[in-house]
Amino acid sequence: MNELDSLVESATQLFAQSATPADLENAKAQFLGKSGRVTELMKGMAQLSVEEKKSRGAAINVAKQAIEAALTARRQALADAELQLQLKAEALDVSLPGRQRGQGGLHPVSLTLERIQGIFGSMGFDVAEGPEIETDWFNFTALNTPEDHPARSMHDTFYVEGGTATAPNLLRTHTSPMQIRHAVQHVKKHRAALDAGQAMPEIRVIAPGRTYRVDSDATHSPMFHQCEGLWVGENVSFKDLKVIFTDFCRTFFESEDLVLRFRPSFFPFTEPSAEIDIQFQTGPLAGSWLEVAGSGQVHPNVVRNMGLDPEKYIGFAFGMGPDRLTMLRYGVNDLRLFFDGDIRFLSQFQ
Ligand code: 2U9
Repeated sequence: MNELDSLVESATQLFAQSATPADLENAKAQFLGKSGRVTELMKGMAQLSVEEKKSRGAAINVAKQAIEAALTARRQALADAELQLQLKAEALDVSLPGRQRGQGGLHPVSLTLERIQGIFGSMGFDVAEGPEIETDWFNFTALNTPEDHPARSMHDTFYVEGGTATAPNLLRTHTSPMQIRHAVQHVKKHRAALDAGQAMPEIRVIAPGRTYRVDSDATHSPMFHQCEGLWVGENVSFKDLKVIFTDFCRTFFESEDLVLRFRPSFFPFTEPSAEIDIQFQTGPLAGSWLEVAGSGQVHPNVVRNMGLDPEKYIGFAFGMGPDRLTMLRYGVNDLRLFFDGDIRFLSQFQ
């Protein structure tokens, strides 16, 4: 092997031993740098004749090109290795399952409201929904709640802008105003038949929804839910109310031997009035009486405010709190859990 061939070989070897681009650049300098071995060979040609310079120069150039080719090849090899390392470090495991987005579901109180609507729907009750901002008339006056009734006080009712000084607008404190609205519409629709002395189809309706009172503790939230029911006709009686409400409770709590107790009470819009208590015969709540609803015969003044003759039409009404029913059904002891929006709590009801 001549001197130039062995120069190429030692350059190629040194390049191969260079593990990093910096090492490789140092190795390059040893051969192709200002005082590198190839450069030195070039300088060494100064004393040669023109003929000798030609052939020697050509031979050195061949060697130089071979070294440059080895350098380029090694640079590429190092860059490829670096890329492979990087690819390996940043590798995506495409076999990993993707992040699932939660399916979501209904709020436990919504589940209860749907359940109530399903049960009363099967008994022929319509569902009436309407405004949460109400007038003083529909929320209080039409429901036989006198001007000086404590429920009207600033302490219980959220008043909002609008209305008049003597009849301000408010956030409804119960869903009863929706029943009055529904009854008035129903009566209007059948006015001609009524005036002609014909019978009016019965009013059978429930009004579920959000209600508001200034109140907040473990069993009261400023926003809570109500579902009230109304049944008005010519031949409705307290017995009908007892039958449908007993049926409702047994279906709702899936407990056929559940017993109801009607305890005398007072509401401005019903007379007589009764609280409804239930008693489970089995299960964790067996034995104790639990208050679940209020009820009564619709007060004649309220029947009149529907546009009906209280001598001819009689109504029965009930009202319950779906929040409390949800607590009883699932054994939850703090109402605020329903409205804190903690997904760990809420997702347990799916
Ligand atoms: C009209 C006439 C009468 C609805 C009634 C109750 C008794 C009652 C409460 C129970 C717990 C609501 O959720 S709660 O706070 N309700 O006790 N509600 S009778 O009476 C009406 C409704 C509409 C036109």
